Amino acid sequence: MDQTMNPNRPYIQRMLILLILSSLVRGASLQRTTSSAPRLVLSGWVPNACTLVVCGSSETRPKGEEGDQELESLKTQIRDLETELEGLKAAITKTQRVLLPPNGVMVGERIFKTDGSRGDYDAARETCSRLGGALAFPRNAAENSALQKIVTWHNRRAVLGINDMATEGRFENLNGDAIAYSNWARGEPNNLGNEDCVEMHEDGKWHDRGCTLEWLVICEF
Ligand SMILES: [Ca+2]
Ligand SMILES: [Ca+2]
Repeated sequence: MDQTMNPNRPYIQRMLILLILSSLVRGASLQRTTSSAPRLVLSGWVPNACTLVVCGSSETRPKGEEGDQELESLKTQIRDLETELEGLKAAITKTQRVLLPPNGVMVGERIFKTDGSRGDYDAARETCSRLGGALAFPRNAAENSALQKIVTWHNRRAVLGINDMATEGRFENLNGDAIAYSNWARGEPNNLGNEDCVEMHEDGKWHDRGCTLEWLVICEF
């Protein structure tokens, strides 16, 4: 995939690593045995990974005050990680605000972006596939709003990655799954003259249309 289409990926990867580290440290617990010698037990859990248990040996186990110092050190590390995480979040927000418009919008982990090209339904699918993405379609109101912004910025209606070619009236995504979210305009879909594709208007509303019109191509990554 063209790296310019997803400028935030290094930040996202780094954030995920930090989140895992943070959850590991948060999962740490200091347990003391009933004997006079305290024992430090660090445990954390990561999906699809082994449980991590670190136990102090009898010779090196920390004494009470020493264990408290280690716990304070862990808390400090957590605070440092959280500070760095907040910085990364701010950097992502800034990157999104500065670099994506007027061609792209990020919603959660998903990026909607146009390369400015135009085409009918088949051409749009091919373009997005070539770019390493898929023809975009909104799964909720936030994603619909993101696509609407791009349509408005480019002043050009866009074709969505859904259709009812297989079964009239059953709109499905490119995987063949029936859509769970829709934002039809009043009176749509009406299949007027056999309309099996969907275009988004500047108001964010959907209209079923013939599949050979020329639309703005918006892909999702
Ligand atoms: Ca139809
Ligand atoms: Ca229609």
